[in-house]
Amino acid sequence: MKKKLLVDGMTCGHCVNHLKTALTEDIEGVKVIEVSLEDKCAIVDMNENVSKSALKEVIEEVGYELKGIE
Ligand SMILES: [Cu+2]
Repeated sequence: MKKKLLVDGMTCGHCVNHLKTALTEDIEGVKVIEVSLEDKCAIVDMNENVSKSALKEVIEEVGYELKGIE
């Protein structure tokens, strides 16, 4: 299912790549479609069994904050 993760704390292209890599490699069942610095979000295609807390943990580990999921 396609979801929009609202992520705070990205400031440059490096952050975008950093987040993209973390979401792709550190959590199973998540495919990153796009990470937008301007919109402060990551569009992902993820399995139903990926929990919000798992996403939050991975995102916080690399230094950003998960503000919500749409
Ligand atoms: Cu940056």
